[in-house]
Amino acid sequence: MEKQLEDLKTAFCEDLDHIRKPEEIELLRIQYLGRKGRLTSILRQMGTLSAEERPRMGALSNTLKTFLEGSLEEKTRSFSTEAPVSGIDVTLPGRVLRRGSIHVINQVMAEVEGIFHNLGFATATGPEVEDDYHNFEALNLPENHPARDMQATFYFPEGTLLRTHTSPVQIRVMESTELPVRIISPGKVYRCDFDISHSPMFHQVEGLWVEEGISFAHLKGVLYEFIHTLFGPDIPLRFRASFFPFTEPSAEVDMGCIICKGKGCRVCGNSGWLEILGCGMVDPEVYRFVGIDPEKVTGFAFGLGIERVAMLKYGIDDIRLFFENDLRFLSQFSTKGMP
Ligand code: 2U9
Repeated sequence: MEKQLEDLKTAFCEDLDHIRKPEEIELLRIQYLGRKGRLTSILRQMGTLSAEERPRMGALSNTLKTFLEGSLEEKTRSFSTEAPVSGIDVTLPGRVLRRGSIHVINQVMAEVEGIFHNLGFATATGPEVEDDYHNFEALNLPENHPARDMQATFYFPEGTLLRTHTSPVQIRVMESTELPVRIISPGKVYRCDFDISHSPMFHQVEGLWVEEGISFAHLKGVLYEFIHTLFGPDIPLRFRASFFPFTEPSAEVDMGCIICKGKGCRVCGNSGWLEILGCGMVDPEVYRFVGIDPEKVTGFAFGLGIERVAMLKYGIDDIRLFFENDLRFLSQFSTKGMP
């Protein structure tokens, strides 16, 4: 009987090997384990065995039966589309993988860039590690100029520094290309400042249009178009005279408070106005540094902080929230599901 069991196992393994379709498995099971199957016929001979032989043969048959059943089960699984499982409950819901999204600052940046592209401005970029000449000197900020204090930055031992504005990009473009120039320069800038409304790294978009006949009226037209596209068509603007070393005349631009519609609230400090950007006509001194004749052309420039725009747009009162990477904050601006 032992020999019969061994032969049965060999025959079963061969038959199992030849199985090519799942429906053949059940046929094999019936052939070996069914009521009239080959193992069952051998087991029927148990009664003919002596009392000493019977327990050993019983154990051998049981082991063989377990082997046959296990092999058939494994074969069934090999046809299944599921990955092989062992100790894994495949009925449990899968782990949810959180998808990333475009950071709110990059979203606002892209929106601002898009508006200026539609107005005919091209994007120019440049290095974040700059030299003193392009960041200060050529922008009419000589060494020891008091306005440098407002832009205290991070210096490297070799005399380079982290740019305090994206204006050096415009200097480089004017140095290297023919007029007219109509560009925006978006990017990261750095200053030694850190509180509720200042961050040591923040984002700017600056603009520059230099061409024969450009006037302050062109500047106003472009800025009205920009603010009205970004915040709504009925927002009033006011231009307050100001000073920047690189523009003359210079102005700071306020827009009617989008929270209280100009009535006065906590956000606008009861004034009804929110400061949004700075601008002016490029100072003739700046043209001198880049070899442009200020008698032949004029131009305007403007600059704005993207974090400030995002804070006003979404009613955010602390700039540090943008950089803490708290998903509870960031996911409110999720672009998931957007094309
Ligand atoms: C060149 C000549 C002139 C860029 C300008 C401002 C006014 C301005 C601030 C806005 C908020 C900086 O991010 S902020 O803190 N910027 O007010 N920027 S005019 O003028 C230029 C730039 C390049 C060659």
